[in-house]
Amino acid sequence: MRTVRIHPKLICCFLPLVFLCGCKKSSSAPETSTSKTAASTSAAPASTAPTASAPAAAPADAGSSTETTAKMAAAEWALKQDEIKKDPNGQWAIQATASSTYNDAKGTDSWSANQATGAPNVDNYGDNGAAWTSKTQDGGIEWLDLKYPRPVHATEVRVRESCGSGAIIKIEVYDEQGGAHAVWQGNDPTTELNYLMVKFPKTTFKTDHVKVTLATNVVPGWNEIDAVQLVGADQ
Ligand SMILES: [Ca+2]
Repeated sequence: MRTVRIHPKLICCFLPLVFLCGCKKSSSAPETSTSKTAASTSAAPASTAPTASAPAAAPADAGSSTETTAKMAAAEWALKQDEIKKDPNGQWAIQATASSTYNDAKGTDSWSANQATGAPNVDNYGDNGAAWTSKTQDGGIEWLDLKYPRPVHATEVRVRESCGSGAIIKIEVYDEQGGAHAVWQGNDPTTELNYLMVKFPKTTFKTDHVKVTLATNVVPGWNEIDAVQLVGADQ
């Protein structure tokens, strides 16, 4: 069964260098997002705020300068990933279910919903069993439902996309009575291995439950989610 899986996924993730598949391998530094349709949405590191001063000894030729820029962008990306991973107000999911899973993966199988729990563990953009993905590549509406250890007044949700990024259309959080509240809806600007970061006014209720909805047909190929962080405070 697994062999059946390999081919379509490889086709998806490697051939698409030619085609428009969303899950292509890339050797370039993480891109900054090009457009944001919702003011509250960003894909880290969307805003490039150079902190380190430009290397004084940078060679003058254009090739090296490009390389330096790429390295600085890569370093900035790594710092942002680290900062998010260690955010004291951030929680990683401890339980997850989904509308479907590749090959009907259950438990802790590769691509199961549980692969979206815990801290990020996918290091490269592309197909990876350490992320959740749906049963079909471009079937349309799919969702991932996540539970967290501690109910908080939420202020942000960060979805780490690791393949076919950009297909999320809605994020909801649930109150104590189980009522769903959409905190974001729109066009996901995420590209490559990155977070869709959705900020919103602090919820009046406490939540430990997040639902992420995708339209998998929006970005051709497998759309995979590595991890989802809920950010919030006790008060
Ligand atoms: Ca994962």
